[in-house]
Amino acid sequence: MKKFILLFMLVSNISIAESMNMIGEKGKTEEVDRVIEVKMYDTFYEPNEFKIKKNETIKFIVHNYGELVHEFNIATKEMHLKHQSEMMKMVENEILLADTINKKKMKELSKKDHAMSHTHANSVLLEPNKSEEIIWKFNTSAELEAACNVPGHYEAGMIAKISNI
Ligand SMILES: [Cu+2]
Repeated sequence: MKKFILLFMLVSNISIAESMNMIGEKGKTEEVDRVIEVKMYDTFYEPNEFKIKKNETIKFIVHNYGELVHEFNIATKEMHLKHQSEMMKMVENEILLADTINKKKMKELSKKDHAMSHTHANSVLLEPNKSEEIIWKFNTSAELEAACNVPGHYEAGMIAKISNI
Protein backbone atom coordinates (compact mmCIF):
# COMPACT_ATOMS: atom_id res chain seq x y z
CA MET A 1 0.00 0.00 0.00
CA LYS A 2 2.80 2.37 0.95
CA LYS A 3 4.51 1.72 -2.34
CA PHE A 4 1.32 2.43 -4.20
CA ILE A 5 0.82 5.81 -2.50
CA LEU A 6 4.42 6.78 -3.19
CA LEU A 7 4.06 5.88 -6.82
CA PHE A 8 0.85 7.84 -7.05
CA MET A 9 2.50 10.92 -5.56
CA LEU A 10 5.39 10.63 -7.95
CA VAL A 11 3.17 10.29 -10.99
CA SER A 12 0.93 13.20 -10.01
CA ASN A 13 3.95 15.43 -9.40
CA ILE A 14 5.32 14.64 -12.81
CA SER A 15 2.06 15.46 -14.53
CA ILE A 16 1.81 18.83 -12.73
CA ALA A 17 5.36 19.72 -13.73
CA GLU A 18 4.65 18.67 -17.28
CA SER A 19 1.58 20.81 -17.72
CA MET A 20 3.33 23.87 -16.30
CA ASN A 21 6.35 23.60 -18.55
CA MET A 22 4.54 22.21 -21.51
CA ILE A 23 4.52 25.39 -23.57
CA GLY A 24 7.64 27.04 -22.18
CA GLU A 25 7.72 29.96 -19.78
CA LYS A 26 7.82 33.72 -19.46
CA GLY A 27 11.30 34.83 -20.51
CA LYS A 28 13.59 37.38 -18.89
CA THR A 29 14.68 40.58 -20.64
CA GLU A 30 18.36 39.83 -20.04
CA GLU A 31 18.00 36.40 -21.69
CA VAL A 32 16.47 37.54 -25.00
CA ASP A 33 18.25 35.82 -27.93
CA ARG A 34 16.20 37.35 -30.75
CA VAL A 35 13.57 39.94 -31.41
CA ILE A 36 10.76 39.15 -33.86
CA GLU A 37 8.26 41.75 -35.07
CA VAL A 38 4.78 40.39 -35.63
CA LYS A 39 2.12 42.25 -37.59
CA MET A 40 -1.53 41.35 -37.05
CA TYR A 41 -4.08 42.05 -39.78
CA ASP A 42 -7.74 41.00 -40.31
CA THR A 43 -7.35 37.97 -39.99
CA PHE A 44 -3.75 36.82 -40.40
CA TYR A 45 -0.24 37.24 -39.05
CA GLU A 46 2.84 38.42 -40.80
CA PRO A 47 5.02 36.40 -40.73
CA ASN A 48 2.82 33.32 -40.43
CA GLU A 49 5.60 30.98 -39.37
CA PHE A 50 8.30 31.20 -36.67
CA LYS A 51 11.36 28.99 -36.68
CA ILE A 52 12.64 28.69 -33.15
CA LYS A 53 15.46 26.69 -31.58
CA LYS A 54 14.80 24.78 -28.40
CA ASN A 55 15.61 26.92 -25.33
CA GLU A 56 15.67 30.14 -27.30
CA THR A 57 14.18 33.20 -25.63
CA ILE A 58 12.32 35.39 -28.08
CA LYS A 59 10.99 38.87 -27.66
CA PHE A 60 7.91 39.26 -29.87
CA ILE A 61 6.92 42.84 -30.59
CA VAL A 62 3.30 42.49 -31.64
CA HIS A 63 1.49 45.23 -33.59
CA ASN A 64 -2.17 45.25 -34.47
CA TYR A 65 -2.52 46.83 -37.92
CA GLY A 66 -6.02 45.44 -38.41
CA GLU A 67 -9.37 47.07 -37.77
CA LEU A 68 -10.46 44.43 -35.27
CA VAL A 69 -9.24 43.32 -31.86
CA HIS A 70 -6.70 40.51 -32.22
CA GLU A 71 -4.79 38.19 -29.98
CA PHE A 72 -1.30 36.75 -30.21
CA ASN A 73 -1.32 33.66 -28.03
CA ILE A 74 1.43 31.03 -27.81
CA ALA A 75 0.01 27.61 -26.92
CA THR A 76 -0.82 24.13 -28.15
CA LYS A 77 -3.75 23.56 -30.45
CA GLU A 78 -5.70 21.95 -27.57
CA MET A 79 -5.13 24.99 -25.37
CA HIS A 80 -6.30 27.35 -28.11
CA LEU A 81 -9.51 25.39 -28.52
CA LYS A 82 -10.13 25.54 -24.77
CA HIS A 83 -9.33 29.23 -24.66
CA GLN A 84 -11.87 29.99 -27.36
CA SER A 85 -14.77 29.38 -24.97
CA GLU A 86 -13.25 31.92 -22.55
CA MET A 87 -13.07 34.44 -25.37
CA MET A 88 -16.67 33.72 -26.31
CA LYS A 89 -17.61 34.50 -22.70
CA MET A 90 -15.80 37.83 -23.03
CA VAL A 91 -17.88 38.62 -26.11
CA GLU A 92 -21.11 37.58 -24.35
CA ASN A 93 -20.24 39.85 -21.43
CA GLU A 94 -19.54 42.69 -23.87
CA ILE A 95 -15.95 42.96 -22.69
CA LEU A 96 -14.67 42.11 -26.10
CA LEU A 97 -16.19 44.17 -28.88
CA ALA A 98 -15.19 44.07 -32.55
CA ASP A 99 -12.65 46.89 -32.30
CA THR A 100 -12.39 47.67 -28.58
CA ILE A 101 -11.80 45.99 -25.25
CA ASN A 102 -13.93 47.27 -22.39
CA LYS A 103 -11.15 47.30 -19.77
CA LYS A 104 -13.38 48.69 -17.03
CA LYS A 105 -15.90 45.89 -17.44
CA MET A 106 -13.08 43.37 -17.70
CA LYS A 107 -11.75 44.50 -14.33
CA GLU A 108 -15.17 44.33 -12.70
CA LEU A 109 -16.02 40.88 -14.02
CA SER A 110 -12.57 39.43 -13.38
CA LYS A 111 -13.19 39.86 -9.64
CA LYS A 112 -15.93 37.25 -10.00
CA ASP A 113 -14.43 35.14 -12.75
CA HIS A 114 -10.67 35.00 -13.13
CA ALA A 115 -10.91 33.78 -16.72
CA MET A 116 -12.24 37.22 -17.62
CA SER A 117 -9.07 39.04 -16.53
CA HIS A 118 -7.26 37.77 -19.56
CA THR A 119 -3.78 38.38 -18.27
CA HIS A 120 -1.67 35.44 -19.30
CA ALA A 121 2.10 35.67 -19.84
CA ASN A 122 1.78 33.74 -23.10
CA SER A 123 -0.65 36.12 -24.81
CA VAL A 124 -1.53 39.69 -25.67
CA LEU A 125 -4.94 40.96 -26.69
CA LEU A 126 -4.72 44.19 -28.66
CA GLU A 127 -7.07 46.84 -29.96
CA PRO A 128 -6.31 48.28 -33.43
CA ASN A 129 -3.14 50.42 -33.62
CA LYS A 130 -1.80 49.06 -30.34
CA SER A 131 1.50 47.25 -29.77
CA GLU A 132 2.78 45.08 -26.95
CA GLU A 133 5.65 42.72 -26.23
CA ILE A 134 5.89 39.13 -25.07
CA ILE A 135 9.15 37.55 -23.96
CA TRP A 136 8.86 33.78 -24.18
CA LYS A 137 11.35 31.05 -23.40
CA PHE A 138 10.81 28.00 -25.61
CA ASN A 139 12.22 25.37 -23.25
CA THR A 140 9.84 22.76 -24.58
CA SER A 141 9.47 20.26 -27.38
CA ALA A 142 5.70 20.62 -27.46
CA GLU A 143 4.07 21.44 -30.75
CA LEU A 144 3.06 25.07 -30.49
CA GLU A 145 1.28 27.61 -32.60
CA ALA A 146 0.57 31.30 -32.20
CA ALA A 147 -3.09 32.01 -32.74
CA CYS A 148 -5.92 34.46 -32.26
CA ASN A 149 -8.86 33.15 -30.26
CA VAL A 150 -11.21 36.05 -30.85
CA PRO A 151 -14.40 34.19 -31.95
CA GLY A 152 -14.21 33.29 -35.63
CA HIS A 153 -10.58 34.30 -36.17
CA TYR A 154 -8.96 30.91 -35.50
CA GLU A 155 -11.42 29.33 -37.92
CA ALA A 156 -10.58 32.04 -40.44
CA GLY A 157 -6.96 30.88 -40.27
CA MET A 158 -5.39 33.37 -37.88
CA ILE A 159 -2.71 30.89 -36.90
CA ALA A 160 1.08 31.08 -37.18
CA LYS A 161 3.09 27.90 -37.11
CA ILE A 162 5.90 27.63 -34.58
CA SER A 163 8.45 25.10 -35.73
CA ASN A 164 11.51 23.75 -34.01
CA ILE A 165 14.80 24.10 -35.86
CU1 LIG B 1 -7.95 37.97 -34.48
